[in-house]
Amino acid sequence: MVSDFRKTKLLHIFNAFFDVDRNGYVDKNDFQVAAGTIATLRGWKQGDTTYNLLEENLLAIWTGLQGHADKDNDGKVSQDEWIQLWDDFAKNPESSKEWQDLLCRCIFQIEDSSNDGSIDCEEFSSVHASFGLDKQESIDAFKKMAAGKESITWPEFQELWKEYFITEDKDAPGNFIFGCFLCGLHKHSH
Ligand SMILES: [Ca+2]
Ligand SMILES: [Ca+2]
Ligand SMILES: [Ca+2]
Repeated sequence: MVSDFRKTKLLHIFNAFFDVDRNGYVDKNDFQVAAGTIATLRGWKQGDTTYNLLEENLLAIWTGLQGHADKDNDGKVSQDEWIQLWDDFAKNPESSKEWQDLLCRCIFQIEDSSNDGSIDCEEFSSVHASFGLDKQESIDAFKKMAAGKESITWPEFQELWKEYFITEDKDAPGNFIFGCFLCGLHKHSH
């Protein structure tokens, strides 16, 4: 059984970052739209090497995700399939699949726009804003995640990433790696 707390976190990333076209599923089109969103944020044009590399990586992630999570083979990943996938990951994060490691690294690289090996508050909140999340809420989330530090390094990011999927502790810094996961909930309930 996945606790309501962890389910809320998993559905937060499903809705905020993966089901980009909002059709209730994660599918290939979401990754193509996401590539466009990120490229626009960075000022990359279709045909640029950087754009092609990004698209290639995102489609490789989609292929891995689909092969791993799409149990009923309908070409899309439902919320239930998504929750099952990350619950399996949480049970044994050290044996994560290649595409999951690539996903983690891609998110880090997308957020580290200065390419200096760490993510600061501005980089973090800008990427989140391009996905339609509230910038100030992401700034607040960054502060909780970084716990007083200016930036998050790649080794720190990997630990926070795992913590997001595993922890039941509401105060754990890893809860905030995808922004303010409870904020959307508050908004919808009012
Ligand atoms: Ca979708
Ligand atoms: Ca499916
Ligand atoms: Ca940086």
